[in-house]
Amino acid sequence: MLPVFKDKKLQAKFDSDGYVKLQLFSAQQIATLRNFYAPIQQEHEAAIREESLYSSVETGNADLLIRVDKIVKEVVMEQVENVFQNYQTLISNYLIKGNGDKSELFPHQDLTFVNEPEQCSFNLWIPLQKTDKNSGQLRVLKGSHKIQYTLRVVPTYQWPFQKFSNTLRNLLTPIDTEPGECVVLNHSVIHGSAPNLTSQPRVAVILGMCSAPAPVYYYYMPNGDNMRIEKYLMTAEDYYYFLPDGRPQKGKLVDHVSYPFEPTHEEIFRNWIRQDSHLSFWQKNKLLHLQPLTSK
Ligand SMILES: O=C(O)CCC(=O)C(=O)O
Repeated sequence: MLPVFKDKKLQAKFDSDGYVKLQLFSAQQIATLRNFYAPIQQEHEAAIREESLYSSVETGNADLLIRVDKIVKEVVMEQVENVFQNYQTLISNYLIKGNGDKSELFPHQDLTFVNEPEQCSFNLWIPLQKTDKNSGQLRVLKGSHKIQYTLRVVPTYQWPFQKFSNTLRNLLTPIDTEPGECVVLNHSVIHGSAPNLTSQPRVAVILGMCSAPAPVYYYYMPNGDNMRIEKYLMTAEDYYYFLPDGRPQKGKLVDHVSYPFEPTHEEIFRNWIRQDSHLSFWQKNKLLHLQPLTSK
């Protein structure tokens, strides 16, 4: 894979951990992103259904998405160009986390956008306020993008790691952030976020990015048929236009792929625990000998 960071040390950390935290933006830039959100907040919040996490995409309003994407890129691209190379941008979104003790986001991986692991895709996650354990901080399982290959499709698919989710949840590393800091998060690393126990929604901006040159894909699985998953070739602008069921309106259907569901084998997970450099000797020992890895 061509490096996406200009700085070799950042690239090495990203390769190893699956994320990197950076101080990139000024108070003024964060204020601009907040001010732009204020008048469109209502439209975003109208999109809240049962989910406690929702984004500009859920408004289903392509004009709004185009405006959001334009302003976010105007604000952030100078820093992005300073830090990254061999990249292309996808679209940007506001990502809003509601509040309450049910607002924890459980471990998951994001959608597949590129041919992994030859190429990578990632979010620049830019919270617009401080985040900590009470305000929806991001939590990442360091190095988990290396456990095994997964294809992540729309609308939903059984998650191969599901039976390990309690174990995974206890291994997540919390990442506190101050305004101006952001997290570059590999889409294939396992991550979640803390509940937001403040009285206000927690707002972040995300800019989707990936390796370049690389074709960008979107996988859509109609009627749960994992033998005929639709594979669409996408431009960044195609991400503005989706049908209510999640099928792209503009992407080009280039293939059908089959991806039969197979839960992650316990031995694969155990091997990763044995070999991963982030877990301590004691953690490995406890995981491998003292505590059940799977949960019902
Ligand atoms: O903002 C959050 O709470 C979670 C973010 C996330 O899961 C993502 O950016 O993929």
